[in-house]
Amino acid sequence: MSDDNKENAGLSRREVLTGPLRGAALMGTAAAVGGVGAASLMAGTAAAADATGHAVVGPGELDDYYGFWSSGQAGEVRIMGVPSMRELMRIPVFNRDSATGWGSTNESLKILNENLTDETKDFLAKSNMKTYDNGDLHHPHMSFTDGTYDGRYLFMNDKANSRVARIRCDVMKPDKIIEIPNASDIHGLRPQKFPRTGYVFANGEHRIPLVNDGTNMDDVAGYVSIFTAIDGDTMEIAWQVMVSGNLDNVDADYQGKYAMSSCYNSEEGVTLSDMTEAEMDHVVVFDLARIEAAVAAGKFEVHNGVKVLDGRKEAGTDLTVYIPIPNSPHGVNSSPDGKYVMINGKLSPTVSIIQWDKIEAVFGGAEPRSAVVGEPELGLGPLHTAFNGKGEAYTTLFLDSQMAHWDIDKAVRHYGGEDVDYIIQKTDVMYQPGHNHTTMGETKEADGKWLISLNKFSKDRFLNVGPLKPENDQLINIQDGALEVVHDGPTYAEPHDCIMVRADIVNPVNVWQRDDPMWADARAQAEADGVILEDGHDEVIRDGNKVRVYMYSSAPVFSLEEFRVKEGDEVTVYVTNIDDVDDLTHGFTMGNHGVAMEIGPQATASATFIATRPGVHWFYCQWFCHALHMEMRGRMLVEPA
Ligand code: CUK
Ligand code: CUA
Repeated sequence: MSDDNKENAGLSRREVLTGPLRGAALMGTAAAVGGVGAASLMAGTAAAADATGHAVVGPGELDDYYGFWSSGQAGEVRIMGVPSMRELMRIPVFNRDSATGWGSTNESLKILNENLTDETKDFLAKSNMKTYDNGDLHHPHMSFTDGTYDGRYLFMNDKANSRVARIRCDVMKPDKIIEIPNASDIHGLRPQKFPRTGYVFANGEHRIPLVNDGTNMDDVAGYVSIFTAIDGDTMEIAWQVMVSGNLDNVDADYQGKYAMSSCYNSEEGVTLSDMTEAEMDHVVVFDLARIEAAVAAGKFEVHNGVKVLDGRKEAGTDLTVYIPIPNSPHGVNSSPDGKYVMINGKLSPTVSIIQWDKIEAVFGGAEPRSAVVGEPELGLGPLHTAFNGKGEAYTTLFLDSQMAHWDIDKAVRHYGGEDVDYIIQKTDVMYQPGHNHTTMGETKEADGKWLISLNKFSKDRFLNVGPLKPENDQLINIQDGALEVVHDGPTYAEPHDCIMVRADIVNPVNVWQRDDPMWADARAQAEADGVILEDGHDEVIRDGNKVRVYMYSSAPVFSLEEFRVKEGDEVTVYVTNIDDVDDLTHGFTMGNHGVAMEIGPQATASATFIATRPGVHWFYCQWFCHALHMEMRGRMLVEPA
């Protein structure tokens, strides 16, 4: 439609999109192509679009969807409002955060460190690191019950340091972060959709020796990729499967039988030219029941405390099948009707449509490609596919900088020999899209309202901010057959992936529960010290050269206006926020000690540091809480040794 637009108006695309004719031109073409006029866009929900096609959620109006955005190498999750594209909150996960103290409070350090391997703990200690400071968070996904989101948890990967994290959706904070042993660089991640989550599937992307202790580094052919199933309730590893090729993305079916991962580098090379040599790579399908039976029958080896099964191609076990797919497939996306899964070609211009119910025959010995029922040619660089729940799909074309909108049934019929055109329309996106997502589109409740294109480059779309440019997340209206970019959203590194969840499914609390497990250690220590955190009383306990300072906060004061310690003491400050009012977060910053923490209403938080600096040090509240917020402070007096 945009191309028509350009021709009709005799203007460049950029002039149309930014110039005074924008509104008229968009309305005209929308009406011509999809019958979507401004009136129908504006009607209905608060989340409509104005006459120029911008998605509108007015001041004070709430969005229809929660968006959970990854941030790639920034290591956090962001909560967006959709369709306003307002950033509502950031959730530090694998990164360290100055505002909340994530990565420096005792509570967050426990979550970050307690489920690391002994090797990693040893590495951190020898490197003088409190925890890993970075992460590479690509794929945030919500827990499912019966094929749709259930609002319990979000799960996400860390490619950089081979971890998987879980966020509690009641408080929107991580509660478990685990390292995945034996695997290297966790990339693709998806939860089981049916009957519930259940398993969380995680792809170890890079091939390494299974016992990676330096004894067998040159045996490149012996390297393996590891597929991991995590129990989403306990966050313990259920089992792992050795796989041939590099595991990339993964999705689960809607029947609870299979998971499927795309694999590039079926050549199993270690250089770029080795890895892209073959015309065909593959997807690997994991049969959950057969794997569980093999686990029960003891057909595994234990490595680093984890049961590892052999699902490599050459092993010929019945745990996996390999389906050949053209060159370096990337995104794996199950259709909401439960019938198909789309494998996006990346280096091939095609998307391979696999029919889930043809997989069982392949396990029974049928020709693996017999499960492929369509292979539409969509354009250059297909990476990810989203769905509107009405039999239509949207595929990002990285190299073409376009979104292709196509008809799944027609693509299947075309593959069967019928002369039908499956492409409905294409639109330009700016620029180089990676993932795309539709509202509820990864569930059986896909509603076909909005589509997001997560574009890797913004180039000239925004004021120049220097050599490092933002990315550009574009909102596309797909209602009533439209395919119309209505909003540019600049973002910092790097949304790979997102989900958009109907607002009624997500129900966070406003105030913490006093018995929350987040600060269980602080509560236990306080009890041992005869301090009841709930009481809101303060105390300074000396225990050798360890000093524990308990105080509470109630706007606009800390209960202790000063405390004294000695030079060299190890000081732990516990602050309990006894305010129970919505939106009344306090902070505790210890000046010149690198300590800052968020203390939500009714929460307790703690941080530990060594008092090496004799003198007066002010601590203060860094979350604006009251007209006398600036006065909310006190002194730490450090006596010289
Ligand atoms: S991957 Cu980033 S564009 Cu990590 Cu989901 Cu496809
Ligand atoms: Cu308490 Cu600001």
